[in-house]
Amino acid sequence: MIPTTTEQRPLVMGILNVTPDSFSDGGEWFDGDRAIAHGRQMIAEGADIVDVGGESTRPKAEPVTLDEELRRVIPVIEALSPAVRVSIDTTKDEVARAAVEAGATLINDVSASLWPAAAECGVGWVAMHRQGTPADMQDHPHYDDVVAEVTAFLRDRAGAATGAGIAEVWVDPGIGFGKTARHNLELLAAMDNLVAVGYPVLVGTSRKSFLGALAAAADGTPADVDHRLPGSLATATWAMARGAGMVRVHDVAASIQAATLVGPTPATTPGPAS
Ligand code: HH2
Repeated sequence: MIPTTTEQRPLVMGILNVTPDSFSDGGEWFDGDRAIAHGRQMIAEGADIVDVGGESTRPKAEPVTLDEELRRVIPVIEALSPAVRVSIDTTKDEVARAAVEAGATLINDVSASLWPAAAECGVGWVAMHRQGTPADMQDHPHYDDVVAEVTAFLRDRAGAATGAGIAEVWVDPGIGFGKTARHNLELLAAMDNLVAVGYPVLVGTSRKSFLGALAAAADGTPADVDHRLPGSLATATWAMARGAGMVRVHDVAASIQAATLVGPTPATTPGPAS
């Protein structure tokens, strides 16, 4: 299931939030059966990976207990993993390991700290950059040089993971995680720098609030989450065309079209470039 070809389009990771409070689809897939049905729908639309998460990372989100997070994600992973590659979106070591037991083969780690679990379980790992935590990350994001700081961080973490023996390591600039709209745009503009880190790049812009701000009405009212598909597709397409190997999206069918348009890319091969 690990992507190894150099002749395929960028990958599309479909988002499955089994949460009551995610920023764009909170509550929609909170019920386990509904979550599984939505996962199957994304598989039918062509998702390469389904990313299952049981704790929202939006600014000011309430933390979830270990038991509750397990209760949300494990049955969904067990149901979907025979049919599609599943990643687990968590910051908890225990959840990551239980998810792998249940069938997940990629740990999507917005805390960029769970590489020991990935190494011990023999699965892939996504290292995402963030500044702060959901409690405070959008209060005062600050960088002297956002591109240099994010790329240095990802190079360091990915190197540690490779050193620990993980064969499949992805890096992700963490759009919206402790970043202003300007920081997000600077990171997207500098996709070449991220690709040059030497690991396949995952980018998640889907429906994020900077897209709402950019598409604001004349009176300054941001576009709401249901009206951010154009910006989501434009930024995903930009990232893929500049070498991102995977995009994390809510709207799978539309994103598959965009990925197909971009076409074959050398950037979906896991591990450091030789
Ligand atoms: N964004 C979110 C969650 N997980 N993982 C990676 N690797 N990259 C991202 O950009 C990323 C992520 C936030 O989006 P969403 O899951 O839709 O919302 P919430 O965290 O509120 O559930």
